[in-house]
Amino acid sequence: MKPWTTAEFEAELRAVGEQRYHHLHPFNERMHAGDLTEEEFRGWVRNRFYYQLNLPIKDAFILTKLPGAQHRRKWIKRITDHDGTETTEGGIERWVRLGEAVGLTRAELHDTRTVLPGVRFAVDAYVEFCRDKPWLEAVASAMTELFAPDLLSRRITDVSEHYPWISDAGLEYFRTRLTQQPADIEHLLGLVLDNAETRQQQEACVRALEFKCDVLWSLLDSVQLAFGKSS
Ligand code: PQQ
Repeated sequence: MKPWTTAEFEAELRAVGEQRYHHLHPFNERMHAGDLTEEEFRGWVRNRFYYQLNLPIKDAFILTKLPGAQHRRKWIKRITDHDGTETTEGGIERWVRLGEAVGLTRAELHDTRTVLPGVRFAVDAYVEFCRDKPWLEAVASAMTELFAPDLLSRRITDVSEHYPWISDAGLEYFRTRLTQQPADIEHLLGLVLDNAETRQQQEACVRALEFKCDVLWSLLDSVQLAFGKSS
């Protein structure tokens, strides 16, 4: 089969986000509408922390497979963005501050024995995917980030408006991601669009992105089921 043109390939990838990114999940819709109880919000923050903890780990697996120093030099920033450095705070620490802003302690967040089983399965599946698949598919699975900025901007506005009990400092994680994401998105798009040459590779990237949307969707399904007031 003939490969898609770059524009067609990008359109296929973007269509996945439009159809199944977690901005469409009922739990997210309820968050934006101001419908979540404090317990539900805390349940989301606490369980999503397991995803945050695993982002640098899956990115480290991908790092080992990238073809060449130039790509590795850029990719390594994704790890320090979350883990921080000796002198800069990382995303994991900022998520702890979000946790504290919703009434969780650092110890509770780091106690991963209490993570919901469905969240653990979903996040562990994402890490295993990135460990086991060819680098191109593993990188493509991170392309949900293409769809994140709109959601993050709305989240900052809507959470500030509807959940005044959450201090503004708690939202710093999302503000920082908004500044980091444009460079990440450009890097991801460059890697995937330039290196998927055959139609088979292109389709494998689309499937990787669908898989990742399912990871994010399952995470919210589990949180909704465990904490949702309507469950
Ligand atoms: N996704 C990745 C990834 O798969 O490598 C890294 C991130 C996401 C982040 O650092 C995020 O903050 C993030 N945030 C959201 C969100 O809050 O809705 C979604 C995603 C995503 O789409 O996977 C990421």
